Amino acid sequence: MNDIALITGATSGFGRAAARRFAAAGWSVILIGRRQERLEALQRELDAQTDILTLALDVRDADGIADAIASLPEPFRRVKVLVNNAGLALAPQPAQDVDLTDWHTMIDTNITGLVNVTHALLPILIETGQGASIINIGSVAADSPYPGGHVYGASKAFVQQFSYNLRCDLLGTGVRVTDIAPGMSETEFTLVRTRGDKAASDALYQGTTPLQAEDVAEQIFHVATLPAHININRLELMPTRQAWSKFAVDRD
Ligand code: NDP
Ligand code: 8X3
Repeated sequence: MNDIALITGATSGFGRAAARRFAAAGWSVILIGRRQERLEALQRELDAQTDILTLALDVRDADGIADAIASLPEPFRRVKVLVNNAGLALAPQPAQDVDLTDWHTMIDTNITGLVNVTHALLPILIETGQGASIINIGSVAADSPYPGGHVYGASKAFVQQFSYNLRCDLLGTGVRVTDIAPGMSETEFTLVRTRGDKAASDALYQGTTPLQAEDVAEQIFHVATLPAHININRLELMPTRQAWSKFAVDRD
């Protein structure tokens, strides 16, 4: 029987690239995202390679997630790897100018959504045991504050600490937990963050060499296929052409 990976946010960016990477290696893949037509397109693309199950779901819908995972059809039941990737940033403006609903959307997706999927899948992953993994997609924003990072960065700090705390509780089950924290990566992320401002998104990536979705997918696959006795706790990666900056100072 094939190994099985469940990937959230599989309709774009890292999640879609990870789906392709696992499928190319012969894994069966369960794909979650809200955009049905994108899920169907990916299923058509990958069907010839491996077994694909698509679930058009919003990770914020705890009951929908729990029901879908409780009723996974038999060939897809024994999930080995959960890639908690669905997420987003909104409102790049300063905290004081942000609509509260945008903060709620980030918290509901990046924190509550990730927790919903993890909670629903934990019994299956523990049953799978040795070699199973939870791979949470965090961000360099978890521990590098920047203007406009407000709730987004804080939500990724949650992902990091939740990953570490999960490790403590899962000790002895064989289930590994990793927080993968990428830096600037060219996906639809900035298009979403700027609410469809293609010029702003293009400008961010222009003239430099950001990470590509495939770069991050390769790291996800690498972590997932390490020997069962190795747990990478956190894997942070950045483009070579990105680094931290000095502190900002307010002056008279
Ligand atoms: P994309 O916007 O390209 O992809 C985001 C994915 O998340 C989409 O498939 C989207 O699918 C899914 N998603 C968003 N909200 C929900 C929801 N409520 N329920 C289900 N799926 C949802 O961005 P990236 O690939 O870049 O982002 C993936 C992850 O990587 C995110 O967690 C992001 O925070 C993180 N990250 C991104 C970085 C970057 O620079 N790009 C750097 C570091 C981390 P759909 O809309 O169909 O539901
Ligand atoms: C996304 C990377 O630098 O925009 O997590 O916060 S960054």
